[in-house]
Amino acid sequence: MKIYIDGKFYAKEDAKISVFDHGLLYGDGVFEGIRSYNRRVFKLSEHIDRLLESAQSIMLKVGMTKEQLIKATVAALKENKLENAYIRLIVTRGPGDLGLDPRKCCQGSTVIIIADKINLYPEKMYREGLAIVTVPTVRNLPEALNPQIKSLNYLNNILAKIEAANAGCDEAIMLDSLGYVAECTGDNIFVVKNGHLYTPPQCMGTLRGITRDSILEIARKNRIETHEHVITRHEVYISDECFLTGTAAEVIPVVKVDGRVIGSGKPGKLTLSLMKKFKELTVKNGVKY
Ligand code: PXG
Repeated sequence: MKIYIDGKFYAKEDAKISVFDHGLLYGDGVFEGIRSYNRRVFKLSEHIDRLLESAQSIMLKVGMTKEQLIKATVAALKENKLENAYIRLIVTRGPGDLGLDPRKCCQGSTVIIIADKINLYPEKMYREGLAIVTVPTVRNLPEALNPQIKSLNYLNNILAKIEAANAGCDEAIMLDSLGYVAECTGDNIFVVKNGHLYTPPQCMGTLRGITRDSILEIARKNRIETHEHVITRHEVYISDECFLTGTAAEVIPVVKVDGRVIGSGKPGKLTLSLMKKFKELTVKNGVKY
């Protein structure tokens, strides 16, 4: 494994940045999780745009342009010689002193880790479906720390993940501050009712996921009615189908929520069809390397 740090490649053991980097001290930095399929990077442009938007929002200077970030990602993939990869792109605030003030940080680091896989959920869950649970920790308030910012501080989501694990589940539904369904810890959520597809809007506590947008696009192309609309827990419980989307998770069915069996208790027909169509999209599109 060769890891990119600021223009150079390092072996895993030698890939290090300062303990004074505010990325470590305060979670001050931004990141993206990206995938490649068949030597093509899926939605690379969209991921880089989102990274730069997160950086802009927290006034983090990224020392590279969009084109340079794309080039570096492609170079890191070539260096690692993987046909299918999970890519973690990180930009930190940089080393500073033991105080919050980011003005004291010099240039941050750009890190690209290329992994051969990321196993978010056990393989059999993709065939049988996940059991998930609503957890007490609500998603960050947009007026406090907007969930659109993919920052290195993921404690909000980690707390929810811990609560799901405590309840014996692999994933958590996080609500927004009004009590509506926001998203899961690293995935967006969809429900199907009477053939229509519903997912929460991005305005409250929901990240505008790139996989989410791909699913909406596939659905619209296939003349499935889509709705970006607030969803209550009740609406999840009475849905015909439920599934989660994310770069790491891809598309995974959900068959139980808070002990309620969803639909037939098996992955739904529309879910299975969208999983297949998403797979087809990933292998045919993206930046070649
Ligand atoms: N919501 C949140 C909070 C996320 O972090 C998604 C939705 C899905 O977005 P995309 O654009 O990937 O469809 C994410 C992204 C992990 C992990 O290890 C999860 C993400 C990114 C990196 C790692 O669980 N999720």
